[in-house]
Amino acid sequence: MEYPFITYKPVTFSEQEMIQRSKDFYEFMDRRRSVREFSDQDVPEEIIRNIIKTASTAPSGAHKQPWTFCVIRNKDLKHRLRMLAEEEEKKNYESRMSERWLKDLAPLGTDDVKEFIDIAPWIIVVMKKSYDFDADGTKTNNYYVNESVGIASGFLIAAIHNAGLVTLTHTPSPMNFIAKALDRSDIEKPYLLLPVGYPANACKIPDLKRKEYEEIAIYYE
Ligand code: IYR
Repeated sequence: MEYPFITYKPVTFSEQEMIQRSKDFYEFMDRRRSVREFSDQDVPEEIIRNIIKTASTAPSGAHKQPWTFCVIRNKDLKHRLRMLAEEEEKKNYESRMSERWLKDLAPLGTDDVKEFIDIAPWIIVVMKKSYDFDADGTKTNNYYVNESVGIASGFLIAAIHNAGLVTLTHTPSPMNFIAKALDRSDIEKPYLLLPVGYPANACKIPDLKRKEYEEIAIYYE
């Protein structure tokens, strides 16, 4: 069987432009921070659509795009999710997380109160699909699902920042309550919960430093 191929249209710049663009992009991305205090100011749905479409341009195993983005703006549903997330997180912070883990989280100022789920105008729940069904109901395989959904989530977070909005990679655990609350089938497993919106006025963030280049890159020449 012959599969169609088309000619790739490269995105081209001069070397000078490439240096400038890579620097500008790094500096822009370096301004991204996880934010825990949100404003309730509304965000147009079109922006949410565009950032999710951006996420879905991510590479994936065998191009299966093994993800679903659940988009929530209903206040009652957001509140239900918050209550369920807090119930699980309370158990985590009170007994399921080790002393060492709690110590590692201390500088971030996280706790089991997840007010941002109520306040942020949009919640995106990223779901991963370990397998799927094709049009005639036959089970199909997905590949490298964690890698694929992780990359798509990175694209999503970058797109949120690019739009001038903020998010937080909330990882309620265990997350099965989300799939139940959102009425999703067994093939979808919650991966991340991302509140999306504007930061609250004068919102505070921890004074974190990023690792030096020498700590993160090793050259083999
Ligand atoms: N899932 C919890 C705890 C938590 C874990 C890590 I690792 C963080 O970087 C931040 C929080 C929560 O979302 O609060």
